[in-house]
Amino acid sequence: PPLIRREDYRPFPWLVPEIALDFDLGLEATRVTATLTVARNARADASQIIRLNGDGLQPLSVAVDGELVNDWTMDGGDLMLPLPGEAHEVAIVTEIDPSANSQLMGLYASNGMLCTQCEAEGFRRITFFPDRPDVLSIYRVRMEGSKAQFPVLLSNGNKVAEGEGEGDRHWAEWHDPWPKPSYLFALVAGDLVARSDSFATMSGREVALNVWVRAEDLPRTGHAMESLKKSMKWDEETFGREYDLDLFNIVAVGDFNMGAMENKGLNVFNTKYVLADPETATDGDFDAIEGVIAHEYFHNWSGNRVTCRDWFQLSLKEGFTVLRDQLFSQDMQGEAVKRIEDVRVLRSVQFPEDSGPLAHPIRPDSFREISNFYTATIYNKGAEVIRMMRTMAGPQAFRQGTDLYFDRHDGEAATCEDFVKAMEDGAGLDLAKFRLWYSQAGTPKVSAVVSHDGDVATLTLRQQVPPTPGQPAKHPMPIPLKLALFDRESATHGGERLVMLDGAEKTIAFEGFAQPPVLSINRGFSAPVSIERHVPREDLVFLAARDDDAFARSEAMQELVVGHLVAAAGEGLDEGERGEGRAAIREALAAILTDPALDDLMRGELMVLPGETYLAEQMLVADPGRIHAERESLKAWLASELGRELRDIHARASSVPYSLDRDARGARKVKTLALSLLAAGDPEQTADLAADQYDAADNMTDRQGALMVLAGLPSAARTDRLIDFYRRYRENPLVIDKWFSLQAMSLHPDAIEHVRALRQHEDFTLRNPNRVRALYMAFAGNPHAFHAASGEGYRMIADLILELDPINAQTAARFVPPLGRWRRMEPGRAALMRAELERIAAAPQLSRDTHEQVTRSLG
Ligand code: DPP
Ligand code: ZN
Repeated sequence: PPLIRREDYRPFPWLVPEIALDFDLGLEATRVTATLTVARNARADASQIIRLNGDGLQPLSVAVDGELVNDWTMDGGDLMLPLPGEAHEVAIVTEIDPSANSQLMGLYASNGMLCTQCEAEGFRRITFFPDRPDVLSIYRVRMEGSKAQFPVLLSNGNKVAEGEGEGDRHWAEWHDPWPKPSYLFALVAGDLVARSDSFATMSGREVALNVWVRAEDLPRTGHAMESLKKSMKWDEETFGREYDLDLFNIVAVGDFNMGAMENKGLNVFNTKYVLADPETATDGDFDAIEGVIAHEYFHNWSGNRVTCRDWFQLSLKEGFTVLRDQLFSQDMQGEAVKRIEDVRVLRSVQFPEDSGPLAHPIRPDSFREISNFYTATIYNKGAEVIRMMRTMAGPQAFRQGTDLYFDRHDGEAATCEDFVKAMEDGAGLDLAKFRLWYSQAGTPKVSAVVSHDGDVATLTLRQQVPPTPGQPAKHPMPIPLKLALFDRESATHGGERLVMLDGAEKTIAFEGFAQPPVLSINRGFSAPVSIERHVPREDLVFLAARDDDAFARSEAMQELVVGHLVAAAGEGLDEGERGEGRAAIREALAAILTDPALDDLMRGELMVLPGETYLAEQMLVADPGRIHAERESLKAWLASELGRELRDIHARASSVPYSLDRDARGARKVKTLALSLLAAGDPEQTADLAADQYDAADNMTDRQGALMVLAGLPSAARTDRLIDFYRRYRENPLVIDKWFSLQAMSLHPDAIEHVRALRQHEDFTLRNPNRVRALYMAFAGNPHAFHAASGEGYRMIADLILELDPINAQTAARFVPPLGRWRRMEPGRAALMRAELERIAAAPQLSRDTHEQVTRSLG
């Protein structure tokens, strides 16, 4: 497969101002007639031939200006059509089989309904078209089909006509007045019902809102609808963005490769990010739904009204939209907790990407398969980069920058450079050097050293951006660091400062410190870097107990534990060192468990121990077995030391009745966290406590939390409750997904055996991405099982990739990165992981998706 380079971008020689699509719908055969108005693009090199992308299509007929022609040729899947004049009308007929489309790209059947997924390059599986985001067209869509089979017919924009056809057939015609690229096209036809509502925009327009689902799911759509209305209001207030159609439809689909898709006026969602009620969805599910609904809605401006010139600019819409949804969720759920959670995701998913074989800048320079670049780097690091601009400018100037960006580029296909320029002009920032964040991959390492002399404290900052594939040498980048220096006695500081580390090194002197101060750095995680500092343990205990920046406080706790566990799992600790490390962690955790000033949501964050992937990331060479053993043994020790406090928290939290308010949610969070710590110390007693929590649960958060703990404990209660859970929810695929995941993630010593058995379960299928991820992503994220020294875990994931690749390449390729971490593993495991990658690479007929990921991982 060819390498596609950013520098090779050329404008398309033709404009396609209008397209009319006519669908004759059928599950096994859908006939598509596409009529394109094309005209020469004066801003591009002239061409006598138009290349219309296709993937697996054969034209049944091609007509130019009303006359059938046959002078076209095929180049790979693309149709090459000679066009002699300045402007033409091109009409092409194709036929596709949606029921056979297991890739879930293009038009496919899910549960008897028809739906589409076109981003990034799915439209070319429906019809021949310049399937690239810089070709913007006005779409008119007519669809016709059986009324019994497809009572609801939806597409982008507004419904402009409908009527009855012959027999049981009916039709609808949709028109979208906003020019858009093909990746934003959508069509849905099926037996659906809607929860309907409306929203009055800031200029007083009434927008009709619908959330379309299967009839039995209607009772679980209330939260999605509320989230949508909140998002619409928030985007008006915070970014001045008003919705621009009279109708906004969301459809929930059970078979979906991604979370959701922002098609203009017709968002298509994975059911996982729509359906919720307290009985079947956890607090985490509720938050995720709110965040994804907001994300897709916000794309209407950051993505749709202003779209991307080419896929190298993906972070232009995704990084910015992730930042927008994060800021929204911070406003809805509380800033501190949301920030800590977002950073945890960044560190556990993006940092490993940035330090491994798949590292790429947020604006990549090349790719073979764009689906592989829907990554945590493009999305989450992309959001961090724009967040840094906001931190440097301040919220008001940042808003001026985004206003200018939307104004300047409305209706255009823009670049990351356009965004940066608008920020410079609108927010008044100089981003000349800051642009390096777009071109350099790798997580910068920043070392911070405080020295003290007389009454002056001197802070020395140094940065180093590590080499990444294709980028051996790096330039220093501008890094905005929020920091504060605490006086040890008064535990106060003289105010937070924003320091720009804009070269390789910077030294700053602070006067008025009779004693060495305690440094609080990268407050609020102001820059996506890893801070390396060697500070006395008591400084971390100090900050963990009283830093006024909630993020920095949680960070101190994390550093304390990370430092201890990395040393323990690395060079090893003698008894004295182990004792001292543990005592400091115990002291900090005791303060957290009992601090009356903390609310439970924050207490919960502070109780979460660093994950094993992140710990491995801190080590040059990681032994996952030792990391796991050390982390579990620390948990057991803490549970034995703080058992009374943990049981008190569990009892107190258990008496709080269910509601969705902050306190009740916080109570549920600390309840299960306490339980999982206690389980490490006293498995038997905790099994009883967990069984009680399970039996008493009147909501999914408590029930799932209890079952998660039980799933790791070899006990009779485990088996009973797993059977009970399955029986209760067997009709609900999203809850059965949880049932698969809980077992695949568990601490149970036989987790691998359990996954093997679940693979044979009658409810398992490789055709449904949610189910595949429920079992196997959960498993790949379960360190003790995935990294079993025998290599069985690696083999299972490789077997899955090989089996899934022909069915759903996009999903299969997502399982490659866990194996790609081999370089950072101890030699035994590294060899086993590599061997599995080589076995995959040797398979005949690998998809472009998997082939690219495997080749880069071996690279
Ligand atoms: N564009 C979608 C999203 O991130 C994913 N394909 O919203
Ligand atoms: Zn997005």
